[in-house]
Amino acid sequence: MRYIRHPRLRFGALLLVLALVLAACGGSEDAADTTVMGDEMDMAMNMGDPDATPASEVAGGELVSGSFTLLDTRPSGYDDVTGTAEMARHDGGTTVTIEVSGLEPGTEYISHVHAEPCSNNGGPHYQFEVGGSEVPPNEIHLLFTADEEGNGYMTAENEQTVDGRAVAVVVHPVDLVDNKIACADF
Ligand SMILES: [Cu+2]
Repeated sequence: MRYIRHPRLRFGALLLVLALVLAACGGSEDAADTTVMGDEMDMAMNMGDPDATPASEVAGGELVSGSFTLLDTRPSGYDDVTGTAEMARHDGGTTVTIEVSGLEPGTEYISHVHAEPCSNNGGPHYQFEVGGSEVPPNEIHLLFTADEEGNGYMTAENEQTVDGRAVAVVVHPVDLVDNKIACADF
């Protein structure tokens, strides 16, 4: 599966994305307001890198994987979404890689590691420090744009190793972030 490289987001767009994500996922309303510029740069770098070593190729990684299944909350037009999520726990932390097809070409999506199974629509986001920051690196987010064939691909790295509460990955459209499209259980 091929992918297109995501263009660098400008900060304004990034803040909009974060605001939408926070609003949709139960984030506190003032979280984005308290962000300072340095954190914005860190968050941009932590939203994923398509050129990072994928989870399945991390040396010494303990790999778990799952297939995406459709959620009833998906918007219309997403009945053919399929794909896989892989997550490696390793000495350097955690690596998560997703491959998704059946998306809308040229459209932005965001995925998060979630803390409840797909039978509960993934529940809340997985957080290293529960109740802490709602953006990376305290959570694992993957921001990507589907290519001209509707395929998406992204890898996110985190320096901490997730515990057993990291059980699922959910894909959301960035512009309809409440409408969870698909979920993969690990
Ligand atoms: Cu999510």
